[in-house]
Amino acid sequence: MATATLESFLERLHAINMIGLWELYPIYAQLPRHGRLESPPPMWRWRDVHPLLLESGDIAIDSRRDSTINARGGVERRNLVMMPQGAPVGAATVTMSCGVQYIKPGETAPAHRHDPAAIRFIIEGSGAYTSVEGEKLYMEPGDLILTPRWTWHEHGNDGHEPVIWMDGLDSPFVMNYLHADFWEPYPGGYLPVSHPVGYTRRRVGAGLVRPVGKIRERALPILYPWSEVYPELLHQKESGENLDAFDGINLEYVNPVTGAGPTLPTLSCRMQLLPAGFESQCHRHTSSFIYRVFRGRGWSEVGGHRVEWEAGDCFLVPSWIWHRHAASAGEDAILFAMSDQALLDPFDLYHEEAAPDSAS
Ligand code: 1HN
Repeated sequence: MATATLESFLERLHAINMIGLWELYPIYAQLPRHGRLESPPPMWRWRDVHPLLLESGDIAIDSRRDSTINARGGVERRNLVMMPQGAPVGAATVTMSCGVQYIKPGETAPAHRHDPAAIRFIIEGSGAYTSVEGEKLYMEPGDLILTPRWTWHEHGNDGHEPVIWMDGLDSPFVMNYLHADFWEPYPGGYLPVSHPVGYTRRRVGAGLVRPVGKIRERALPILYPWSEVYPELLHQKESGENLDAFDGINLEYVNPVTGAGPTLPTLSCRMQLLPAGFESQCHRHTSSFIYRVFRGRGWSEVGGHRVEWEAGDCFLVPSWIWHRHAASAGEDAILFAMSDQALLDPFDLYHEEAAPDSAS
């Protein structure tokens, strides 16, 4: 086609909101081939976050959800959200959000439900609960609680001390990409108790055995107690057979309904133990990760930057960024990790690669 004719052709094509694929290729070539990596990588240190979270205790929890602090000076949930500079609304990584929540004795954050699914990883205090579909799941530090999509959930504190946990959601995926977010408050605000404590645990059994024919639904209010996860971590560490060169002892929170991972259809959760002095090899993968240090101290290299961390700190590993982890010499490090690998696996979009010089 002569140049003048081609120009006129493209003009008419663009006028009807189309473009030649060949025109897209150079634009595609400019797109990043990995997740956003800021320099230095974003990091939320507990010594910065914790005081602000405690200070937020002066903001009341109130039953009405408004876009900001409402007329009575209250908020629906006392939740502080991690949002790196320049990130999409409410997003810690492309697909996941992460925040910390604080509830004092006697308080209740009213019930609601939404399409984004959530996990809660308990950080500090006990006596609080999340009620999922009317079943109270009582929190202890290190526990993991699931709130599957579209399940009613409220948080309350029946105990005598403030309780803090980390919230992780697939909200950027559901809201920012799929635009598929329905949200509704529970009529009247508070959930009636409809099941006794431990109800779901007794239905799903202890992992290897379970009552026959008791589970039909996929979205269950599951609590993974630290008191069961920790002995398994130690057991794995002692045997040493499953020490992964990239991630140390790496346990997945298995969905007890499917009997295999992932934890939720859109979120995968893990608990990693890096033995004292362990230095992992370097790799990258197309899943992105949010790490929360549960115990110990150490460092990670993320995209060539060294990130020093200690208990309570949070850091990110975006997709396809080289990274490795190490625990300090004195003690084991334990990292809680959540990722979007659950979203990649069903479509065969998970790629993983070891660094050619694996220790760099
Ligand atoms: C939410 O509903 C909770 O129920 C916490 O505690 C964090 C972040 C984004 C959207 C909804 C909660 C949230 C959230």
